[in-house]
Amino acid sequence: MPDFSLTPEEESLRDLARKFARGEMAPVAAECDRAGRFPEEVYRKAHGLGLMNLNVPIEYGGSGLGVFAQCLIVEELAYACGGMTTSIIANCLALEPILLGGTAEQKTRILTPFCADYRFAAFCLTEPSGGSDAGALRTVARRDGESYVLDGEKCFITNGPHAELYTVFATVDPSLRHRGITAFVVPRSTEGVLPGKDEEKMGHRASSTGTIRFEKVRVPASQRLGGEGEGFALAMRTLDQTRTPIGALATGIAQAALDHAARYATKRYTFGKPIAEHQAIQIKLANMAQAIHAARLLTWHAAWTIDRGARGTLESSIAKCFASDAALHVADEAIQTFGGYGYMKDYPVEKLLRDAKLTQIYEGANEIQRTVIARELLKSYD
Ligand code: COS
Repeated sequence: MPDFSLTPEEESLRDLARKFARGEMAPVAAECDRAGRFPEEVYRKAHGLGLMNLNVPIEYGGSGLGVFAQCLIVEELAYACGGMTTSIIANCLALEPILLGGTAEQKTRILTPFCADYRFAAFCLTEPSGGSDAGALRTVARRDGESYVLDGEKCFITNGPHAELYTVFATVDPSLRHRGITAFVVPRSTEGVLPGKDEEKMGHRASSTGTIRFEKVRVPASQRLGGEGEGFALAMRTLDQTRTPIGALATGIAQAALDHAARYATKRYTFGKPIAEHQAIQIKLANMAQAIHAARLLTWHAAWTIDRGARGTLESSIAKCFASDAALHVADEAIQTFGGYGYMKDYPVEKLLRDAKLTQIYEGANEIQRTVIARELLKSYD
């Protein structure tokens, strides 16, 4: 059985993240949300504290943390702002294919200079013609001598407009479906890489999301991760690692919603007493607390499973799916606790609902998580 008592190192990581989240992120969260501002000053400080390349081993300039430690940090950051957290941890998603599929030479050559400075990388899998059916992507990689030529378009790319490095999934032969998909590392400076504008989003407005076009982009074969056709499994293995921290991100949003609602409930009077003394509100708070507790434990369990070396496909999908559904429900109940004030932008809870919504969609929509969960489950009934 897992033991979730934190080591002194884990406690100090959590404290560092909490201090940063409450001291640097929270004060600008509402303003960035309103303006759709990408707060570079916050991200630069996050990089300085080692919060941006959490999964990259120390030898390549990252923080060298396992998934459990990442989750402790991510929950704290998301408590202050889900959108900023998405941008801070997006390097982990973008760099994971290099960690999993790169050679030692590629890791040293690509990761070490990248992590040394404040920089963004972006994971380019999703395309306009369909994100959930990743095996059907249409970006083509045509072999030409010692290079490949990439052509296609990616969309909904976190930090895409700000990134200096892209991990790109393209097919060497669309008729092979997922067996043609191949992964490449492409610097933004390469001719033909055309990042689009920031999208206007409902939530996560301090984060940046955009389209990237690849027009006749010549990429040396030395930038290919693994062999031709190995890209799909690489993308799936990457998502196995990164979906669990999304569970933590959702848990952080949910905890913030509960804390706002509970505090408000002790101050707001109706019928001569604080609404916290009405059973209708107590039931809400109790259900919210249960959902958060379960989301956190599922997330920690998935992280523990992966850190022990298991693939964790089932556990990470369960954690991501449950925690994101819980976050949306908890944020909704927090608004209901606030009543009309909860619907107003002057109060913090409507942002939490908008931010929670994305956690059900990105890194694999929850419908896909349920597909993955059912497939994994049914293996034991074969
Ligand atoms: N790890 C390693 N390999 C995996 C894997 C995993 N977690 N999941 C699947 N694979 C392998 C399978 O073993 C299979 O291998 P073979 O070619 O040897 O048979 C191959 O990949 C294809 O798997 P599968 O048949 O399950 O593929 P599907 O096309 O049915 O799609 C889903 C699988 C739906 C799970 C996939 O398309 C998916 O995850 N989609 C969502 C993508 C996503 O999360 N996008 C968000 C982007 S980041 S914001």
